[in-house]
Amino acid sequence: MTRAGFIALIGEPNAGKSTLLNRMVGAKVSIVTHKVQTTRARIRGVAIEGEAQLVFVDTPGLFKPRRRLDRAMVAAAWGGASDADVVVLLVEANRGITEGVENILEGLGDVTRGRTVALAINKIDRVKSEALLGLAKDLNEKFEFAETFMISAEKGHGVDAMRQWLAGQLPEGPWLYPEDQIADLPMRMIAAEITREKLTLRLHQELPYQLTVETEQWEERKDGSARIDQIIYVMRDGHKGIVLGNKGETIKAVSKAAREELEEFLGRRIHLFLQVKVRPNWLEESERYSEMGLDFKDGNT
Ligand SMILES: Nc1nc2c(ncn2[C@@H]2O[C@H](COP(=O)(O)OP(=O)(O)OP(=O)(O)O)[C@@H](O)[C@H]2O)c(=O)[nH]1
Ligand SMILES: [Mg+2]
Repeated sequence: MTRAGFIALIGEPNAGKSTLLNRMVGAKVSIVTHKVQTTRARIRGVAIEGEAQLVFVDTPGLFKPRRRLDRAMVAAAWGGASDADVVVLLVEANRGITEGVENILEGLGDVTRGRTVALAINKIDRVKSEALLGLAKDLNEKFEFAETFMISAEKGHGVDAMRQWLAGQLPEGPWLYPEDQIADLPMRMIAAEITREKLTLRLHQELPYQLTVETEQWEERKDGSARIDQIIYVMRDGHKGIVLGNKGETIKAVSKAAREELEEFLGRRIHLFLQVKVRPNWLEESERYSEMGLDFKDGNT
């Protein structure tokens, strides 16, 4: 008897959703940074636990949206929660019940409508254990969670027990993906995400939120390597200069780091070519959204 189903990971930006997805899958499928709003679309990663296939759905953080992109991201996150068999709300142990968490709890009942919702208090490595029980109790008073887990997605504490429990919650049925598949995301998108991660880690302030990366071309070569051409869209001339860096050193470092990670992921040689283009209005272009895996119309006010 096999089981299979979707498990949506939701929470505030930076809660550790992508870290948890990668931990569950055992490979880096979704990009992670210390900055908020890293993940922009739904990303599926597949894990196996006994006879069950768990399809984890990483979602963008839930926050108060300002721009079209923000609204599309938040809609994608709630959409992930409403489509899933099981929803896991991640709350940061060290931040507790913030206004953002309160807002999520308010919307959660309507979206999940009686489906199983579990609570994962994450980053327990950052707090004293005495504080955790109080937080768990307070959260369970605000919402009827089916189960509460105390985890560290980064260090791996509590994650195996959670995976086992989740496996038992999924409906009986055939597996949804071949058993060796770990992600459901086109390779060209994974490649663009890896570059965006390296950019986000290197660039400061608002810049990571004002750029997007697209894989333009992917050419297989006879020697087994591949040539990948990507475009980094920025909004202003000044931003282009910052992305390139003094004598091109920033873009060179980004390109090197992204290429190395891609080579490891794909297990072969990659030639990565990055180009920066100024596109003042990219945040209002529907094609940019479909490339990201978002619905442009979700951004309408
Ligand atoms: N100390 C500690 N840090 C963690 C843990 N889990 C995640 N982090 C860190 O928290 C930061 C955010 O992690 P992400 O996985 O990108 O968070 P996210 O919820 O996907 O964030 P968005 O995509 O922006 O919504 C990163 O710096 C992680 O390394 C944990 O268990 N302990
Ligand atoms: Mg994320």
